[in-house]
Amino acid sequence: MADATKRNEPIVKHIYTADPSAHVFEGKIYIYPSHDLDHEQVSNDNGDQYDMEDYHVLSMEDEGAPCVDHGEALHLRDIPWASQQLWAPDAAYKNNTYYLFFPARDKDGIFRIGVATSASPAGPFDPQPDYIPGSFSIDPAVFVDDDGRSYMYFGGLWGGQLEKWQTGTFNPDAKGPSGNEPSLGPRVAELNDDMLTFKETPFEISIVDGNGDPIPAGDEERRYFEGPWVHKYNGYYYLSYSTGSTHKLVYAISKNPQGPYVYQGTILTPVIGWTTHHSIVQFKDKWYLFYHDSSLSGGADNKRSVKYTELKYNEDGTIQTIDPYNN
Ligand code: FUB
Repeated sequence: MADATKRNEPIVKHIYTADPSAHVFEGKIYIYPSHDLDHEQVSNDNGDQYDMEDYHVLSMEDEGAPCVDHGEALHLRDIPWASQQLWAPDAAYKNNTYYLFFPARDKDGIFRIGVATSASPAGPFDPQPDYIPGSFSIDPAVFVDDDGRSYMYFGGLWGGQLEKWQTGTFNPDAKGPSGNEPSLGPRVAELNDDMLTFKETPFEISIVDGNGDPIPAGDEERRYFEGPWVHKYNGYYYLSYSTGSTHKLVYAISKNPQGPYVYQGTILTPVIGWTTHHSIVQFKDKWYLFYHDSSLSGGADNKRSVKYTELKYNEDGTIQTIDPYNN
């Protein structure tokens, strides 16, 4: 029997896990993380050290309940179009089917986003033969709205290659904006009802400050880096993301799922380890932040562990900032 889970502790310790996307399916909390491997890799800004090969699905009956590892749900060898690096996934439910969305490099080394399906939230998942047409970059997050419409948010800088898609086609030499130029936003596209294809060409989401001005690329405390997540609270859409080089989780809000989003503040201050990546989910009467850090591995950036804690709102709808080591 697995141990009970505790807030701010790794939810499993027998494997390294990261990038948790948490959802409530069939009355339980299901977590779709990356599966970090316990191997040594060259560490660089291209993210070569994040060389993952499969996904495991985790679940918890309730807060504090033991976390169940449902085993290998999808492996790189079974994805016809992918060559390496299974990075941060997400999952959604529609059409009596569970969909696992995941980024990986294609045979040309370009990050694309694929889909795999299952009758069970725990998998195993059966991958589509090719990636989603028109998809690129990393970190898909799929939000299913109350009206049944589904949107995929995605994109990441540096190793995530978002800079290389500014013209709509892949340019391996393209550099991102800098200084006072507007930063790059995540991309969004509504999904077709089949959940396997985009209904529209993905476009950039604008994240602005309180004056309506774009967050500049040089503002690394606030600009978008990777790991988007969208949830809805009191009629507002909350877009949260990692600031990458400043290691924070921050958020912006909008009345429209496709933006523009207005920057609000910090959700989580830096964790141990370079990356920070999260999801936000309501379970029963509480909201939870699922996140990761590298404390279990003694600080190895590519050996991370998923944790959770409670997320609280102020009366005005703003989110209370969380210190991962003192909350
Ligand atoms: O886990 C690999 C990459 O690291 C993810 O895709 C990013 O969000 C960062 O957490």
